[in-house]
Amino acid sequence: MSLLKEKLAGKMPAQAEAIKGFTKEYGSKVVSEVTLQQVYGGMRGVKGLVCDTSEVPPDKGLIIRGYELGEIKDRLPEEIFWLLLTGDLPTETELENLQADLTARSEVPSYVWSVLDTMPEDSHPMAMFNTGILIMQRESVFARRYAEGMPKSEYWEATLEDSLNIIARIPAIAAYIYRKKFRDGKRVEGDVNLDWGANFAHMLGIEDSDGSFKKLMRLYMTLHSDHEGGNVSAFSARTINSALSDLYYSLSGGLNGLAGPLHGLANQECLKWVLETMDKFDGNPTKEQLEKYTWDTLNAGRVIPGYGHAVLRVTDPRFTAFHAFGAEHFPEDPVFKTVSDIFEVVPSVLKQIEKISNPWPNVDAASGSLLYHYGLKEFEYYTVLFSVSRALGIAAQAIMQRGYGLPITRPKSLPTHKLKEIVGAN
Ligand code: NMX
Ligand code: MLT
Repeated sequence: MSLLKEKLAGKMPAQAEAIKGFTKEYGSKVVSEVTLQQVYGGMRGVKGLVCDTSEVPPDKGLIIRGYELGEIKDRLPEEIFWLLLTGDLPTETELENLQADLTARSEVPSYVWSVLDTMPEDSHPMAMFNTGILIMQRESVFARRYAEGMPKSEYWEATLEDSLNIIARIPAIAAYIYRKKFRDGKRVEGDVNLDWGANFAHMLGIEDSDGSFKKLMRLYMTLHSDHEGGNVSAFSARTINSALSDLYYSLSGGLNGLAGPLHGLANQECLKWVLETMDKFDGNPTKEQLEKYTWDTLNAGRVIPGYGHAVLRVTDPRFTAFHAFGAEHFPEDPVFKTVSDIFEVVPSVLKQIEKISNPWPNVDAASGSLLYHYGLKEFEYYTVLFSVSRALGIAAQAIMQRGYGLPITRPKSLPTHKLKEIVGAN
């Protein structure tokens, strides 16, 4: 038995019992009220979900199991996966055991390559990536064991098996999509001596003589891994998984949500907008030019990608971590400089628009400029990188939910005439 499974097996039954006892004793206590505005407003702020892997206080940003981002941003993504799941950082032995387990599971079934090869040439990389995951559903340990009559107490174990198989394989799938769509179409073999994030960087085949692209990929995979339970991708995946659709179905479904421009695709849109400004003003725009272009974009009815957030009310600490990487490694890079200038201009513009709740940058505002610096310029691909990382959090959340024995997700909806009755409107 792997050390991760052993550790979880020691915790999960007690956790499930504790949750049962907690809900039995306090089940009728009120946690949140729902206003009509929230019913029509994407349930913003309604406290209606449990997520123990991470939390996002609006005035602080991402906290994983009690650790603020600054404390763990330099940890390997596989260490973060362990942390998300167990609440502790792994020891050296535990980390090595997890890494060996992932390597042993990393061979991608050959039919995945064939399916990707038959997709239309203009397929979006996100459509290809999610297809790659979905097509492997036939491998699901959860689906097979469910059909065999697996008891409910073992759901988390089967979900862990699916999680590890998926996490082990998706870097190679994602890398192949990049090589196929934007490079020579040849797969770069994985290197078993590299950690998960560095091996992904290696398989992308980006020139990396000083190793700093590998460093960026590790950081990228760590920073995007989880953002509590209510973001579109995690929430969608949670809903699908709650029907006991296995992780292949639920992860690919959740990541289809990540492919939207108001969610993960904002990183593609953001770099596009940054380059548009540079194109329009023939190089690094002045702050005045940036301010005018920001207003022009807003007046054209478009959003400023990479800015704003449904929960955060401060600069996203993930943006700060990416920005610090650029400032350390290539402060004079023109695209990075434009991103820095935008950070100085955009919040003051957005603050002038009353309806905007948060004028500050989110995770997507800086990441593209860093990738661009290393020659990964095909911004259509950026959300795939986000997805590989987000798989860690979605998988960890699914394992916990099945471990807690949570039921199928099914909130109640009402037609407008009923809502009118409830609030006493005509
Ligand atoms: N540019 C222009 N308008 C904005 C922006 C922005 N960056 N942010 C919010 N607004 C608008 C928003 O469209 C809405 O307008 P309307 O009522 O006319 O529909 C109004 O301000 C109120 O929205 P908020 O309450 O501030 O934000 P909400 O919680 O509804 O949405 C986002 C959050 C993230 C969807 C929104 O801020 C946005 O569209 N940002 C740009 C896209 C982006 O960067 N998304 C990535 C989020 C992070 N991620 O990776 O998922
Ligand atoms: C995320 O990382 O999922 C985004 O910041 C969006 C969110 O939290 O709603």
